[in-house]
Amino acid sequence: PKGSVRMIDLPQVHDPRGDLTFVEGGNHLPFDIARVYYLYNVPVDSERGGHAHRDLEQVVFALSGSFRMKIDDGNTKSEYWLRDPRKGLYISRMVWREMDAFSQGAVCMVLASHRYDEADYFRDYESFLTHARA
Ligand code: T46
Repeated sequence: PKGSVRMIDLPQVHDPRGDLTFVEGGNHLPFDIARVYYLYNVPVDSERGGHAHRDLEQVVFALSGSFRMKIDDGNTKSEYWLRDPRKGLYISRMVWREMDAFSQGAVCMVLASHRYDEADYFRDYESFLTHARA
């Protein structure tokens, strides 16, 4: 399926000992994983994101708890509530994202297509819009 933002369902191995989910770069995701990072100890009133990326693709998971992702591709705005560790939000390049409404103890894991590069960020909304609509 195409689209700049969509949910990706990962396999779940259900077991009385506990559930197991796995993810393979290039198989369950449309890119190879170059970086993993996670957010934790997030205050419930925290707001994160507020940027877009020139080239980076990512998949965002709530491993524990929940939070909201507000998405804007320059034309259309949408929002997603992440709360299931099996379901990740795929975000392509050139998508503005904001995160808030973190539950107490929420853990957010992100799988990314590239290493960290500050030059890849649009941190200014107006310049993002100009490029997104060009
Ligand atoms: C995104 C959301 C979901 C690094 O040094 N390496 C890294 O891999 C990352 C992600 C960040 N940093 C540094 C850069 C900043 O000095 O950590 C600091 C906080 O980063 P930022 O303000 O970008 O964090 P968030 O939570 O607003 O955004 C991050 C990602 O940057 C972003 O791509 O989609 O998580």
